[in-house]
Amino acid sequence: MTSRPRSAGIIGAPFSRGQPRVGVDRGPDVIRAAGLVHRLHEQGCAVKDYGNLTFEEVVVDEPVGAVKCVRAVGSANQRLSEAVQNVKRDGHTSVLLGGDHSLAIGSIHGHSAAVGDLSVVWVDAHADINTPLTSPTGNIHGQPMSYLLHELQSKIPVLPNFTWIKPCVSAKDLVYIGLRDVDPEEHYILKLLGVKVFSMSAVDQLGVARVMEETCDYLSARVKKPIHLSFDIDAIDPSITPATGTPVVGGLTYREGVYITEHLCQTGLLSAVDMVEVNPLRGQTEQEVQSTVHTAVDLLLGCFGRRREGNHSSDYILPEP
Ligand SMILES: [Mn+2]
Repeated sequence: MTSRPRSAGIIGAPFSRGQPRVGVDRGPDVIRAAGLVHRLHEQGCAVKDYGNLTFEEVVVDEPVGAVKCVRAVGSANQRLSEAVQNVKRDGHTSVLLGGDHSLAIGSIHGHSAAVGDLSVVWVDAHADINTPLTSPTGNIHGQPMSYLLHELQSKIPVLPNFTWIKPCVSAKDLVYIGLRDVDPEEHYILKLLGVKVFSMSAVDQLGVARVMEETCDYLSARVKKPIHLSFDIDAIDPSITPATGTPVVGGLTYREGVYITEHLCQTGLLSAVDMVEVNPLRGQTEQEVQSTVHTAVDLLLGCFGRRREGNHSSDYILPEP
């Protein structure tokens, strides 16, 4: 198997206001410091790093109902959506380095604005599909899918700095993998909308290979659409990726995570990737931080053609004596 040329357009979003823990805004820099760009180059992938976004300082941001930091999250995601649209128009596969998972709002919105209808593969311990009215915490990183789904539009109140968001994903075009901590209200929504879910129970039952086969069969049953992979590092078991804000035991193994990225890469449809919720301040030791960050890097390399069987460039010529 030879590697195919690909190009990654990297956007850093050092943003943490979708949740209360400091440190997740350092995600983009620690992932880059672990050698992401160099290692993508090494495997024959062209890279353009667009750098880190800067976000408007929102001074007064009182909760709206129970929802926290609404204005900051709305404004940051609007900026991110525009950045992702630029990356897609430049012809790259978009790579969002978060930051917390509220950033999926702008990332998926911008991706869809640039390319049209999408399939979304959401790999996460959590469903992140609470509406502003069902959210038990008010943290928007537990709500992003609710703003994006056509089917939930009537359940979303008007919020400051959120009026630019247009729902752009249909429930039939969404697949979850890795769920194991789902609120009752979220479980109701998933059943109501008939969303395809491969919880950790399904991964245990079917194995990751069959989960990925069924995921891709399901998403391409009608039309093959560009795929948006939104990967929350807390999908992986906290024994491997402990440096994250809301770890949940019983997650995907390193190998299952990498398999997911390899499989999606091989579809040729992967068009944007989010890598979110890496929080270096949540590791107890430097080793815990490094294990989390290096796993995030390896997952991204898998998205861009790295295969565990090995790779070689298509123009390699074996030296003659
Ligand atoms: Mn998440």
